[in-house]
Amino acid sequence: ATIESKIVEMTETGSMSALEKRRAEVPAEVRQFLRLPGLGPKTVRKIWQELGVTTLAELKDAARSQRLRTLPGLGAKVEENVLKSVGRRKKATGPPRTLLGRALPALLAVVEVLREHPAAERVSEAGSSRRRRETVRDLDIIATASDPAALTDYFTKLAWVSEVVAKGSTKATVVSHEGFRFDLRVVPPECYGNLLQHFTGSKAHNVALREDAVRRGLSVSEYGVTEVESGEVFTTQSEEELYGRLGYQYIPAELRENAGELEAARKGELPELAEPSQLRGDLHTHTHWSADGKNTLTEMVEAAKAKGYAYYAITDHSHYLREGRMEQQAKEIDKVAKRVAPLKLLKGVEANIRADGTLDVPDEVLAERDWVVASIHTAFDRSPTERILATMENPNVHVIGHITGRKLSRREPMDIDFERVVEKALETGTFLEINSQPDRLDLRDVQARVAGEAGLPVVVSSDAHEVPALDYVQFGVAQA
Ligand code: DGT
Ligand code: CA
Ligand code: CA
Ligand code: ZN
Repeated sequence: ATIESKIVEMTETGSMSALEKRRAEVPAEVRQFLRLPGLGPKTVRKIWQELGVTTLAELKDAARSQRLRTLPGLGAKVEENVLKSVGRRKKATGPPRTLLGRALPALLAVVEVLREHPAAERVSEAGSSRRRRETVRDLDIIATASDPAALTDYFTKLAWVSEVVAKGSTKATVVSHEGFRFDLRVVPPECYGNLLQHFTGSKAHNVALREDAVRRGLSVSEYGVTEVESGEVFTTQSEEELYGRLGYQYIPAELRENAGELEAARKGELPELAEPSQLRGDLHTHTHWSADGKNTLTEMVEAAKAKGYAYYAITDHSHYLREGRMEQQAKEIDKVAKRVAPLKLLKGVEANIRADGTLDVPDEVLAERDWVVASIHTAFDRSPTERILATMENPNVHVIGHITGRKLSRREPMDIDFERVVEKALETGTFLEINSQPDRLDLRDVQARVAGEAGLPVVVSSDAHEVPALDYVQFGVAQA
């Protein structure tokens, strides 16, 4: 009965008085102790109640004066951890960001489902996902509908919704079973273009756009563009018309980051964006021959053929191709190549750049391969720039893979002198890669731009270890 009444209270009011009462008993900062490595609830409680420590400053003090070890089960190690991690700047991060590669398929599926609803008219993704940012906080959807309340209601009742955070007649926020947060707004059709533009952002783009408009006697809001002098309001269903009214070329969502796009669009000098359909091949892929590959060579190549590629490089990890396996694989590639012509198969390899800047495959072996990707997989702290520059001097190397080694939200990028790398790449004719793995996207956007502006060709590759991952190139192209 107690649990039952608590559940009812929780669902009806969104909180639980018993829990709130307990929470109020715990000093606010004590709860933050839990975020420190190695401190669980029982330990935290002992530190608080037995040592009387109630703030992070006091906790640090207790560690420094070796008082934590007076508690049973706590030792020097915990004190060390506390000293190391308290005060390490961990700004209020808000809800964690999700990889675009995980969130976008879910978002696009929801957009599709909403479009099919009879009340729906126009439905579009918006926000950071529409801009194809590498990570996103929440997923935004903008729609128009003949019956906004019906569409909103339908949205909150979809099977994948685990929690409805907020619901009104024209907007709702829900959380999916996967933990993604979705925001739907149903807007008046006559200013759909204004609103879609507003909610696509970025905030920095919108702020700059509005400031620019003010200088031209226009006031821009999500509901329209007002000519200050005449008071005339311009609303539109189309973003193209909106940018046009403000004197810009249409700016694709991927470019709306206030990184020079407004100036370029004013002059009609925006670059043409790459599209996934323009990709002609994939130059960094794996198969069963790598222990971490999940599909056979044949399966991978058949999938590449189905995508209509003109060329495809098989670049398994060098350390799985020792002791004659490289030659065996070459024979298998030749056999498969006959079947899939005119798709051109390249016998590639992904060589490892060692800590001393040499490759783990002898030059004469590399020279026999059609396509050589060289990447750093270890010793990230050992002069990465010098190792990469040395690798580019090797005439057998065609491209450097995932150059910074970053793993989004797990591993920081290596500290690389990118300008020098680009210079050397141009000098030696080495390409750089945009690795399309959702947690890599490496080169990152600003680096790809530096490379592109220097005239260096950039390769967009999937680094797929299984068939479905071949589609990751869409994220690499978005990055490009
Ligand atoms: P996120 O969710 O952190 O990955 O990034 P966004 O860009 O999706 O941000 P979100 O969901 O908070 O807001 C969606 C868009 O709404 C944002 O890109 C631009 C617009 N917006 C939000 N807040 C403001 C604001 O204070 N001023 C202006 N001008 N636009 C805003
Ligand atoms: Ca968002
Ligand atoms: Ca949002
Ligand atoms: Zn790889």
